[in-house]
Amino acid sequence: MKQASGTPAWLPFLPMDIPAGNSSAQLARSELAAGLAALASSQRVELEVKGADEGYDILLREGTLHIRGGEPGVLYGTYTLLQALARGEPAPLGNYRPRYPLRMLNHWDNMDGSVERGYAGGSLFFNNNRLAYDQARIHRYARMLASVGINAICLNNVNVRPPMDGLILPPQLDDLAGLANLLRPYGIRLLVCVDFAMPARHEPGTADPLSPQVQAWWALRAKQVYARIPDLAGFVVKADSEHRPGPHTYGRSHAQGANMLARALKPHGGLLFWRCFVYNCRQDWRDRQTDRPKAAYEHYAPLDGQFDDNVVLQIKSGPVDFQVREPVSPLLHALPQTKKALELQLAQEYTGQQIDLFYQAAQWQDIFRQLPPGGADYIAAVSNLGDDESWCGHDLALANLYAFGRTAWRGESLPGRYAMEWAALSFPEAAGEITKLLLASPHVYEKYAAPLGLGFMVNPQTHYGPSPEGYEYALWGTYHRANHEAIGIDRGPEGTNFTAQYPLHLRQRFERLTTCPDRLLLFFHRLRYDQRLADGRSLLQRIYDDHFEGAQEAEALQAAWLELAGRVPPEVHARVARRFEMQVQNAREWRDVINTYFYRKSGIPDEQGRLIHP
Ligand code: GCV
Repeated sequence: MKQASGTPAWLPFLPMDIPAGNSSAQLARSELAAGLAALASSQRVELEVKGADEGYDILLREGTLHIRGGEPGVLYGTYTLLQALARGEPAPLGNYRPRYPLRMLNHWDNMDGSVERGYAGGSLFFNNNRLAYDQARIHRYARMLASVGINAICLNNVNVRPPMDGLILPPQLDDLAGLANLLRPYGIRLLVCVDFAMPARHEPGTADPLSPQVQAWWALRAKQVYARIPDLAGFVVKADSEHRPGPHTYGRSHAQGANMLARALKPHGGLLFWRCFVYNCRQDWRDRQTDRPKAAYEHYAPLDGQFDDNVVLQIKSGPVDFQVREPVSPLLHALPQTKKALELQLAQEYTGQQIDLFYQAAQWQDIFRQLPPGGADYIAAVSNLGDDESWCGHDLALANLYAFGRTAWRGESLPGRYAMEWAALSFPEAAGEITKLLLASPHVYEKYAAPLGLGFMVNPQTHYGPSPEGYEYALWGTYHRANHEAIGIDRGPEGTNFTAQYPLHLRQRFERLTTCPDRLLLFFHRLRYDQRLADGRSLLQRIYDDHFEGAQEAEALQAAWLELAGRVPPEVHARVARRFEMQVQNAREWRDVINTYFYRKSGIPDEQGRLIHP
């Protein structure tokens, strides 16, 4: 199958075609030779390969640089060195070890070639209900991931429906093994999403996790898969979530369901990633007792200590669903005896869909600051990639993938540093300006799209563009309950008491109006429109101001981009310019719809008399 070849992303100094290598060490040697030649560097570099560690050291001995590490450590070291040289920096001497042993990208790709919440074209892997990919492009994809240390990918959508469940059965399994072989030299291991209900469609005729037939059936599946892919990292499961089947169908707990699958993987060293995105998606909007952010904690916190040691609970960063602004998920604080993976979403489902610019690292930094010491054991992110020429639909959205790799390796998000690194590699002649655009972008989007921690004011289904009551009377449990004088949900002790799920320091910070950060005010509190905020403005005036400013700032981002003509490749400039045109339109729409909505509800005009549509 012929796909677009993809841009060189942040590695323009490496040749597009990658010489084949059967091992990370071989690959490192050829990448090093090609990179040093392209950068016209006369630096002598030697690789010292020992073992299979991911860590590496970069040392200088008598004028020669040594990259010392295992496989794939030396490959990571090679990319680190080449990227530093490409930015004109001195050799990055030091010892490098990853914070998380598994740094995973979750693709939500369907086997028909579509991508759930995909904003960058079709799947890189699937077409016509089978694995079908452009090998050269997958090499470039793998190189890109390896260059920032991403070491695992889960290939298929968490919503597994037939025929996708057949991925772990022959003949698809052969194709899967072929892909695993291709990715292995890059240090990338595969995972697959499996359907909990699958044995019910095969001989066992049930998926009850306590049935010995079901257990034996999964054990056999695992054995067959591992016979072909011995280094498979494991399975990912979405169960009892948004109509996906799970152990609750059989009156069993999530621990019973997860442990059953984990035991099938255990003899092969596999991990079972069990997603915690479980809530009532058929809520009646009149029901004020059920509060969606409480759901994951209520389901999983009581099960702490009951999961096998190769079960990893995969938890979205916030308690709702990747909104522009959410507090950390309290579940990440509540499972001291359970392995946990923090799940982020690079796909910009609620943050502009790779049409609007939204650099995510600041959002992650906010989350990391609210994590308990030790945080999570693993890290994962929903992919923003597709077969589009620019990889992400928006050329600048690649900065999010880069920043995710760096964050996952270091265990901390440093927005300014990663943005500058990425921009200096990708667009060396406009790095400073592009860094500024990236860093400004989430604040601009947040201003015009999501007031003060309110979420879900988006068009239902598509999740792009404004619809203030799009989810207000829906089944998904996401309500702001705006009336003529107030908006928001009281989630403190007088309200739904969601805050009780947090450890004391966070709980107190969120419950007190004086300490709750503005950006989360309406997530935790129901406030009158005339409530005074810390800076003296009323809540409503703040909402108006943010929306007027946000739309104006979106125009400023666009203008700044247009200034860069001639300093980035012309086709990139044109593509991104088209995205900014759409973003400016979108920002205006948000400004006018949201401001009008609140004006019509409250009858309170903008203090500055700007145009609102009555
Ligand atoms: C893959 C949100 C998205 C769904 C997604 C789900 C999940 O609800 O809108 O498309 O399904 O999250 O994370 O499982």
